[in-house]
Amino acid sequence: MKAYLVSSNPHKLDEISMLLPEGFELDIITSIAPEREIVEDAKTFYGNSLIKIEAYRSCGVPLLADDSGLVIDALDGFPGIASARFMEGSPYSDKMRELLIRLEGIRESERTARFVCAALFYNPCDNSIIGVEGKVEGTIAFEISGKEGFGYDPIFIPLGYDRTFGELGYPVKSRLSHRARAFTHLLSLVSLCSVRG
Ligand code: ITT
Repeated sequence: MKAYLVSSNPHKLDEISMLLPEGFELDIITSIAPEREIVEDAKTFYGNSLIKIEAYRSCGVPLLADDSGLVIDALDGFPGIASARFMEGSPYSDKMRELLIRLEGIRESERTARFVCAALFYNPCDNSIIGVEGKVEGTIAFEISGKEGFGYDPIFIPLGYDRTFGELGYPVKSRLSHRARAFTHLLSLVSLCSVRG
């Protein structure tokens, strides 16, 4: 099966491509369709992921999409679904610095956070959509560390580790990230559907 990822983020394509079961191919949707405007104005990760799928549903091909973000408890869930739009246009180094400033004075035990990913698959054969959510719990570091990954990886320390995703890199992220968990689950459901015809 060949599916198309609705995303403008090349890191997502790389991360999801590493998880594909045998016989499953993935390409970016703009390889077969012109870019369409997507306004992510839903109130949930799932809602925004659905907006991405709906934008290209008329292409009639299998689609994958994810909406994801960093939820920081001490900031009442911020940046959450606004993770991409927070300080839009600024480099991630500035966005992370700003989050660390907002967390000044908050001790380690209260810096709990999680990455969340709502992953969806659209099946054009029966016009159905299936979705799952993946999460990884952790804490926000006191400083920016590491150059691996993307986005907020250099300030997120997954539970059970003492280094950030930015330092741990793909070997760890591919096993326990929100995206890895969501897409491993979602792709197993897709394979199950195709086995059952
Ligand atoms: P598309 O919408 O085009 O897929 P995007 O990067 O804008 O690309 P989202 O709307 O899902 O993706 O926004 C997610 C933001 O949350 C992303 O830009 C990062 O800032 C952050 N984020 C999500 N997953 C992440 C990860 O694995 N590591 C670090 N930051 C992540």
